[in-house]
Amino acid sequence: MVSRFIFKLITEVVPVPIISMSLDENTLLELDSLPAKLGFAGRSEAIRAGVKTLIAENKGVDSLSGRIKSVLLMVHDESDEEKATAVKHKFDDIIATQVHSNLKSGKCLEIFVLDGKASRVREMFRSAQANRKVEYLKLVVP
Ligand code: NI
Repeated sequence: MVSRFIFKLITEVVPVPIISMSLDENTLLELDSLPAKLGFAGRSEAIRAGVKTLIAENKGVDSLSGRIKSVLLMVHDESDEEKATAVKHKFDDIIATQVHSNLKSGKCLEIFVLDGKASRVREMFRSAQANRKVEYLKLVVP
């Protein structure tokens, strides 16, 4: 009861900004299944958790320095093959190994073992991140 009162007081004194966003229908369906699966109170809590994860991941990428070995995982649409290849050639200097595998449903899975300057790894990660056809991206730095 007291905590509910305090929560009400805080939200009245410090209003949380409300934003609106657009999502495609499939993503929205998946989003709406998350609260029950992950124990979130609702859509907003699931979105907040996702945004916090994205922020934390990016801080991790920002703080990389020196020469590093890492693995970059990427899933992109097959229609993006040409653009993806152009990006790969741009980062030839840090790609030690690469595996390309076609998934069902017209998607490609790419696995890159990267070896090079952290700044170059960060550049590659950011350019993949900026590509809207990249559906999954994960940088693993052991
Ligand atoms: Ni492919």
